[in-house]
Amino acid sequence: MSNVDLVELLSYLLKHAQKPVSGERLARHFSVSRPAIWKHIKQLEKQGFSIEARPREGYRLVALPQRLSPILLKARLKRDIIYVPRVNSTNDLALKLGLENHKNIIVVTDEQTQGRGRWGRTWKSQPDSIALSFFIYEKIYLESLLPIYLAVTFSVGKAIQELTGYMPQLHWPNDVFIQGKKAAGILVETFTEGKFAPFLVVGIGLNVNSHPPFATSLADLTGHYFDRHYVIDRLVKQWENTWWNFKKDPAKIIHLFAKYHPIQILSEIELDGKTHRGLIEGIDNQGRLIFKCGSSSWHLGLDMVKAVKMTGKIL
Ligand code: BT5
Repeated sequence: MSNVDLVELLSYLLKHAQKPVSGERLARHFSVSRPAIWKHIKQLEKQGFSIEARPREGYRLVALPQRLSPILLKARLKRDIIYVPRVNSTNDLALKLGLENHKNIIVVTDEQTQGRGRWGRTWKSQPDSIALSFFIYEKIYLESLLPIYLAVTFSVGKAIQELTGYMPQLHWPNDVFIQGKKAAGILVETFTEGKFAPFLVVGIGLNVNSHPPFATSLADLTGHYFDRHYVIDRLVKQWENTWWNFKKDPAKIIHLFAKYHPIQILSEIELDGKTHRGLIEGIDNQGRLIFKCGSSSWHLGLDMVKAVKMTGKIL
């Protein structure tokens, strides 16, 4: 046999990146000849990996490609990935794939040209950042859509906290802010079949190594450059963990979301074509926004509120 799975070879080199690995050891591990190993190392180099080859010592992975690499993502995540260098919207592509029944897959791109937010708003995908979509491929009751939005937003906030050390502020239902600026947005979309959705597409936009003047990014917050493969790995793993917990106890995740949401904040909400001023009082146990307007408290769902603007100082 002279063929080596490039994902497997890359995983091996990643695991042994501290010291060179000899061609002989690699050949033995993959049950191929040393020239076959050399041929596959060249293929990895063609895909943008820098691999140092030292005589009598062996190969060592020294740098990763600047563009996203589907094989590196596969090696890290052990999931199926569809990588497109450029796309209008990863959610559009995922929705199309979902209808064709390819759902156990993560869609990623380096360049998203027509990213969408909620209610027809625009998501301006930043260079060297993340735009991805994945599926929740179970039949979902539409009334679970709001709690699921909160669960995804919570998981993205946790991933950002883990990566930067900063405490996120989650803004109902789909935004992650850090230090008063937006770092990430989530868009969950589907097709409906009566009261059900056959699957959900979850889109995440996260500013990573860019410096958007109107927002913040991981690099802005920390002053570091981030390997986006690693960031994607953390986003996906945090989501899988949150989803597992959500299925056991959705109320707990809603409660956790609420803990990261600013409250008692003067705000304006857009509802039924009108702007209302009031106070955000919190999130109820179904995930609805509790908004105090005059003497009444409204519990507002996903389809009611078009926009929430916090006008008071966020503590
Ligand atoms: C969102 O909507 O924030 C959801 C964004 C979801 C983007 C992902 S990327 C992968 C997938 N494919 C897509 O086409 N979409 C998803 P919303 O809460 O409606 O916020 C939109 C508002 O965020 C805009 O009106 C801007 O004010 C602001 N915004 C746009 N681009 C931004 C950015 N890069 N960083 C921070 N804020 C941004």
